[in-house]
Amino acid sequence: MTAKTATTASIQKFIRPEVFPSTMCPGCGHGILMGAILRAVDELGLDVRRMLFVSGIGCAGWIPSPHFAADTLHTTHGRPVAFATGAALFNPDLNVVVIGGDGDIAAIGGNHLIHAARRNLDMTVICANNQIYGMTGGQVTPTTDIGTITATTPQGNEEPPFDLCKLVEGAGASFVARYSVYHIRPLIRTLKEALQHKGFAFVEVLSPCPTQWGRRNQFADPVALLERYKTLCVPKDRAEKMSPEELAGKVVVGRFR
Ligand SMILES: Cc1ncc(C[n+]2csc(CCOP(=O)(O)OP(=O)(O)O)c2C)c(N)n1
Repeated sequence: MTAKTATTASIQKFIRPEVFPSTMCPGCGHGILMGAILRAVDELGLDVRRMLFVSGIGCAGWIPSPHFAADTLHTTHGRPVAFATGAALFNPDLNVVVIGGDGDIAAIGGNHLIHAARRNLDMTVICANNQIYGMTGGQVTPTTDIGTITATTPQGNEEPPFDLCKLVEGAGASFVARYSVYHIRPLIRTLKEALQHKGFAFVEVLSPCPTQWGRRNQFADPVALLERYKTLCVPKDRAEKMSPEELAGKVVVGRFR
């Protein structure tokens, strides 16, 4: 039997049509991620009645709620992993999926993230990393690169960013992967693996923010922002053969654990 490939038509059953047009900005990567998550769910044939999508506050927090025709828990900024912990422990049969931005998951929510990883809690955490606080006006986050212009670093960020995959891997996560929304097929495949994983699965997804990040950093064109990931990202297998000098400024993508 050939594996199912989801289509725009086949994922409509997971979407609330009344919420469109979406509030997301034109060119925002979060819509591509939303489609990738729903395609992963559809291709796996998961019963959404056995799933719970948890999000916090921010543009990424809007991916599941209000868009998904499923059980969604729209919580406070930084706390989706904490709420998800309660749900997962109360009902171990539930497939609990957290979706949030880098600010939500790794800044204010960073402590919940590392302890959920350490405890290897049975949930999937998808971090839509646009390297900025999108919803609140473009402030710096713990994943913003050195030199990036943000609302709070108008002369360029001086602080080194977290590598979120290394952070959660070091903390104890049993599934760790990173792709960008440009890498759509590997991303969907990885989300499918993460959704089936028993234990703490973390997927970092680089997602462009043309409005807050792009306009300040000479990437006003959303297509150029997407194509940036083509040169920025290096697959893990290729990266293993590259020198530290060749890897400087690159982002390694793939499944790390
Ligand atoms: C406790 C608390 N602190 C701060 C805020 C304000 N706030 C709302 S969304 C947000 C940032 C969202 O950024 P991120 O999580 O990276 O998601 P994005 O919007 O970029 O997708 C902030 C600071 C809040 N709502 N609650």
